[in-house]
Amino acid sequence: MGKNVVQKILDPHIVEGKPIPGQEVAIRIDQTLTQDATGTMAYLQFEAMGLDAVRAELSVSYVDHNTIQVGFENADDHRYLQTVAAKYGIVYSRAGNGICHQVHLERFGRPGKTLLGSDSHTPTGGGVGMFAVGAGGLDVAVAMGGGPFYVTYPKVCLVRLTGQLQPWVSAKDVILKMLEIFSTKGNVGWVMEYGGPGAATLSVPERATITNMGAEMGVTTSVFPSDEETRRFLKAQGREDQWVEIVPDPDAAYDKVVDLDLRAIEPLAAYPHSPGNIKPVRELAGMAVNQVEIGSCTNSSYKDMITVAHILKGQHAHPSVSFAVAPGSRQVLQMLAREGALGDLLDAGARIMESACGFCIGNSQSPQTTAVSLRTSNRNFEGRSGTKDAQVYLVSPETAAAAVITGEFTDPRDLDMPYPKVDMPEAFLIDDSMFILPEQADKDVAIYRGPNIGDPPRNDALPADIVGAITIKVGDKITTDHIIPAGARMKYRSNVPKYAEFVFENVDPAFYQRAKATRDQGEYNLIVAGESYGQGSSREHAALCPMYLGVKAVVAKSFERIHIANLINFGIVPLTFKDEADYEKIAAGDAVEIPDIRGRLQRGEDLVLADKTQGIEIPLAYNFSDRQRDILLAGGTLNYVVS
Ligand code: MIC
Ligand code: SF4
Repeated sequence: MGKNVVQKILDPHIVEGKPIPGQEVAIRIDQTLTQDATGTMAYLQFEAMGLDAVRAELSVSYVDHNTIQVGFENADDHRYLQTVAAKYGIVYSRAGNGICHQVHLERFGRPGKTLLGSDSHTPTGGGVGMFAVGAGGLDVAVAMGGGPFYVTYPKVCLVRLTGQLQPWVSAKDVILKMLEIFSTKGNVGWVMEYGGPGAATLSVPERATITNMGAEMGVTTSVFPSDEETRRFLKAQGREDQWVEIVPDPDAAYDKVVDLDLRAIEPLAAYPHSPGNIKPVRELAGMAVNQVEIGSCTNSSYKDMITVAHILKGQHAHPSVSFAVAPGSRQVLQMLAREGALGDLLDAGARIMESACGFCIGNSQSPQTTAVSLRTSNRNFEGRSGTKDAQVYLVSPETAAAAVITGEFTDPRDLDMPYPKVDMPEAFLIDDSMFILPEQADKDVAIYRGPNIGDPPRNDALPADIVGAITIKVGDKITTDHIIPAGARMKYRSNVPKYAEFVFENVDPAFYQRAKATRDQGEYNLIVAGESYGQGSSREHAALCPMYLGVKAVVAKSFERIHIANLINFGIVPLTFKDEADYEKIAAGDAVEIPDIRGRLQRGEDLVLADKTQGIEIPLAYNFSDRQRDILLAGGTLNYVVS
């Protein structure tokens, strides 16, 4: 039987377990990446492991999230990251060099390699034929130390692309179409492999837009073949020697096949407050727009930016639209500057933002109250923009640019101009001077620790019984942005006791006080949730901060992949209902107990939640590998690997 692209990359990397969908395998990780907001904790954990140097082929530490330096915290964190990189042999990408995923694709992504990143959009690397996965910082720290990454061997869905995109329709519309088909839940354990004749018509940055936002479907990753188009991209990045062909065998098998005709896709938008709420742009036409933000790791490539600059050449931003552009990398920004496109954007009234995450994570450019904001980013969760009642729509750069001109939602096909078809450059501008490349680890480097940097907290071993209260009961599709907000709060990422004050801040502001009170009485907090708990970001703080507040178990209808791994890593037991209808029987505030949880997990026996307030027992389900069970018994991965 022939192999598909996923099997061709993944199978040679398996170091433990069998390539059987649904079973846990351990894979060797070739490359790692971190960004500053998750990186500080990842490196503190790496330090706790006591190694002399990183052992992955390549590890890169990017600074792109917390680049707004209000107060000392972020600048201190940058310095910490720079000194850690020098000490352990990690490439350091300085603030200003760009967004991790865009920069990694440009300068380091290599077909056939595995990449583990402490950011959920790491699958961007799938655009260049990598098996690129997002994970919590602790998993990345283990991989930096040469340890394997444990992942469920995926089921593979072939997305067979035919035809070619129509003018004014672009890669963002393709992935929004995929989200319309697959939604944001129910895809855990799958990988999307794109193929078919239509794949060849998409350039690498377009492919990367599609694999990037696969994260919103909750799949493990998404991947394109490595073909002539990939070779062209790598050649233009001065890296043709790193190209290898990876295409599926003619008789490759898949667990599912879906056909997608690129010709039939039209401009789409994700409407508030989920990337899975899809509507055609034409149905929204005429709605007044207050803000347009173009950038983020989804749509900030050279091609995206030049397309926008061409559309806006000779035009001006509508007076009612606040308009900003954040090119994804310094390479993109330098090329825009040299080619004059930056001037066109400025002429059109664009506010040019730093090459960083910026508006996407809500640490700048929060829109006005109740604003309609059009963004080319990947997440429109409620409040993520920094304005709780803003209405954020996710659109393509073409649709965003059309609204800049007209001041209202406009199907870009209705603009009275020819579509500016942009060809990929023969050669990108290569200037790696904002990387600090350590020749090798230098153990004598002194690590800088500002007052914002604390020790990573550890959990206690799993107790015999969990006795406590249901401190909060939440519904379906709770994202990690709900659990622990980013934006203005993100500067406390290295300071868990402080950051923990904001757990569930936007859902239930009294959670922190209640949780602390339960913890201080020597009891545990439990969370009850609906479907798809922990969607979105990879931030392990969504487990770490609740852990710090004494959360010991989450009982949900279902979990998302990265978050469930983070809960286990920090010794919080993720459990599901045997009968989902039992969700209704529990109330917030109930006094509960999971009796003999330690013994029963050790013996592989069934668990129950005894709800003492309601006087009922609720049967619980779990599905842990032996390794995961041992981690939970130890009270988390750090306790498990460093005893
Ligand atoms: C995001 O887009 O939500 C983030 C911020 O990039 C996160 C990482 C983080 O919370 O630091 C992600 O996607 O994993
Ligand atoms: Fe940065 Fe936004 Fe991409 Fe997250 S989704 S890495 S915040 S640009």
